[in-house]
Formats: sequence, C-alpha cells, structure tokens
Amino acid sequence: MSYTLIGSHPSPFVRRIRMLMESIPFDFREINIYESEGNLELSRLTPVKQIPVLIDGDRTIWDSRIIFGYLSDKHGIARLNWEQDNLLTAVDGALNSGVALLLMKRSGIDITSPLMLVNRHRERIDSVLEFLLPYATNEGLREWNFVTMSLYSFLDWALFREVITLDSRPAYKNFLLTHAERPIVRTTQIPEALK
Ligand SMILES: N[C@@H](CCC(=O)N[C@@H](CS)C(=O)NCC(=O)O)C(=O)O
Repeated sequence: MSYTLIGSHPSPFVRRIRMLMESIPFDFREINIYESEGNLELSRLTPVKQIPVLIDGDRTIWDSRIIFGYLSDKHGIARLNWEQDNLLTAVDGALNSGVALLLMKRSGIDITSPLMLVNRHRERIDSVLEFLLPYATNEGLREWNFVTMSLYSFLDWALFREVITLDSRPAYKNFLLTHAERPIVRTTQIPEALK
C-alpha cells in the first residue's frame, strides 16, 4: 500500500518530506489549512492541526521530524547523528519563527515593528543563519540529506514569504544556487502561480 502525504505546496515542513520521499511512491493530498474545509480535515487527522501528516495504512503520523524517523526506519534512510540533529534543531528554530512571523503578518501585525514578539523571532532567525554559515559554506554544499533539504526548504520559503532577505548573506544565495537544479528541488518548487 502506498503512502498518502497531506500538506500544501508552499509549506517548507511538507517540502522537506516530499524531498525525502524522492524515491518512495506516495499520493500527495493538498489541503488549504487556512480555509474551513481544509482546517476541518486537518482536525480529523491530527490534534496539533499542522501539516505535514503521513498516512501509512491504518497509521497516521504527524510532525515532519517524526515522519523523517518513521520513513528512515522503514526504508533504511540514514538517521542523523547528534551533530546533524543539532543543525536540524537550529533549522527548525528558524522555520518555526518564520511561520510565526508569517502568521503575524496575516494577522495584521507589522513584522518590521520593534515589538518584543517580533524581535524574538527575528533574532532567532538571524542567530540560526549566523550559526549555520560554516555548514552552508562547506558540507552543506556537498551533501544532500535531511539537514540540507530542510535548510533549502526554509530559505526558499522564507524568501518567497518575504520573511527574510539574503542581501547581506550571499553565502546562502550560493547554497540555494548549488542545489537549485536537483530534480527533486525542481519538482517540489513553490508553484509560480503562488508567487
Ligand atoms: N513541528 C511541525 C511544524 C509544522 C508546521 O508548522 N506546519 C505549518 C505549515 S508550514 C502549519 O501547519 N501551520 C499551521 C498552524 O500552525 O496553525 C512539523 O515539523 O511538522
């Protein structure tokens, strides 16, 4: 039986799982979590009400990191060591802050204002980008694993949502360019129509 992955095209958390599943067959079911129908469907699937959700027969797995572990075990994909896990936690911090900033924007909050809540999230993203710079300019250019997939998904999405700019961080532009032509990166790219 093949998997069903529930998510959306722009979501970076979903995209990294689609990248991970490059060689694993699955049906992709797109839902709009910000509309009532999609929101209702999501409520039936997960108490956390976030995408992605993976369905494998009678099993429903939520949270992209847990899905990564589940698929790793089932398909012999290499697990991350503790250092890679630390990198992934850093990317996830930036991802969560990016999503929080987007939700603020959509709630009418000016995300360029000096509000404490805004600053906390912005500072986290800046700190993560600073921390990941050695990775993004070395191993991150050579390897393609769940850490690089996650970093790529975050940067591409955050630029698209105008949550970050990379004007002062050309190394990250280079990181994106280095991986942009991978077939799975192209297949999963954020649709032009949404841009
Ligand atoms: N820890 C979760 C985070 C997933 C997440 O934040 N997904 C976003 C979409 S990019 C979402 O569902 N946001 C809706 C919400 O939080 O209300 C994971 O890794 O799957």
